[in-house]
Amino acid sequence: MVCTLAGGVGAARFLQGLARVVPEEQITTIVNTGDDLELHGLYISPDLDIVMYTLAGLVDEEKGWGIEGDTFNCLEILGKYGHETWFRLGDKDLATHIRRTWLMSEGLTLSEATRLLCWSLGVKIRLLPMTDDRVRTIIRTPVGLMDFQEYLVKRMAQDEVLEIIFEGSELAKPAGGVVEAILNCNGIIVCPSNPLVSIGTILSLKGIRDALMKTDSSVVAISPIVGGKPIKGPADKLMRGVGLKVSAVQVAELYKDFLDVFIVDTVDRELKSEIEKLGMGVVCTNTIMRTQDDKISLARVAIEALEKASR
Ligand code: FO1
Repeated sequence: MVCTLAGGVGAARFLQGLARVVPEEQITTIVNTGDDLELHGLYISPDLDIVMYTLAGLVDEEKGWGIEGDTFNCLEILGKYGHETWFRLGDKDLATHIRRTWLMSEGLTLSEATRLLCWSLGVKIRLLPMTDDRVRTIIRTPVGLMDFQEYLVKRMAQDEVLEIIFEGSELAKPAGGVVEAILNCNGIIVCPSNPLVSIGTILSLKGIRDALMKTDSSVVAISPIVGGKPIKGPADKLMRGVGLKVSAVQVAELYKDFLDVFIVDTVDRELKSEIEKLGMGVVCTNTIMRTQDDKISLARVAIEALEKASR
């Protein structure tokens, strides 16, 4: 059994490869829900959906989110009714949010709703939201506090980041099965996701970091920072905003409490000894996933690293 920690697009692409190397039924993925939002009366969980659509073969590969070939007719009319349309929810995508919201209004938890959605779409990897409680990533900027999607999508990450707040994380409990998956698997992979607002949000929950330190399984992570830049998204602005350097070394530093091996891109090979000084092994390989073969090779490297690093 392999347990993975995931955000959105980078994680989803990596998991596509992993599902070709390890049987899907033997993978559990713990997904960030700090980016979740409510719009038009619907509960939207972008990272869960990105991973689910990618594994179901439905995702718009170019954007990395949403459903391939979707149309926006419903959103157009919602706009005429005065609803906000900056978050581009396609007609097919809306079906997922309607179904999830309906299931949750019937009393199901987000975990239970996710299991049913995945079953309907034929996704066999076990997707677990990090929590069934409400946790929201809030960004403090010079113009005020904003929800993560408002910062990222509505305002296109243009505002200076002063602070990242995980609202609700102090009281939130990891969803059922999350800590157990970390403690009882054969290996853990931290996907190449944003270290602050994807993996950091998961780590902010009580018990997760402790479980990663306590587990007998090895922990391997893939750097989302390559050559001092994020592969995708605003990780650089967020890292700089909270006073961190934008480098693979910095990500290793954030994970050093629990990490056994850090996989960095070959362009960062000169950082190897600096990262090793933090007390972990380092593997250099191509981490940019352009093709299906790239995703499979990266997954193979991660699995080999897990096999070699026994605690
Ligand atoms: N990202 C955008 O940049 N613009 C959008 O309009 C947008 C809509 C959207 C709808 C559904 C969904 O599941 C994801 C969506 N995303 C959109 C992606 C999402 O905001 C982020 O990529 C993740 O939250 C970061 O992991």
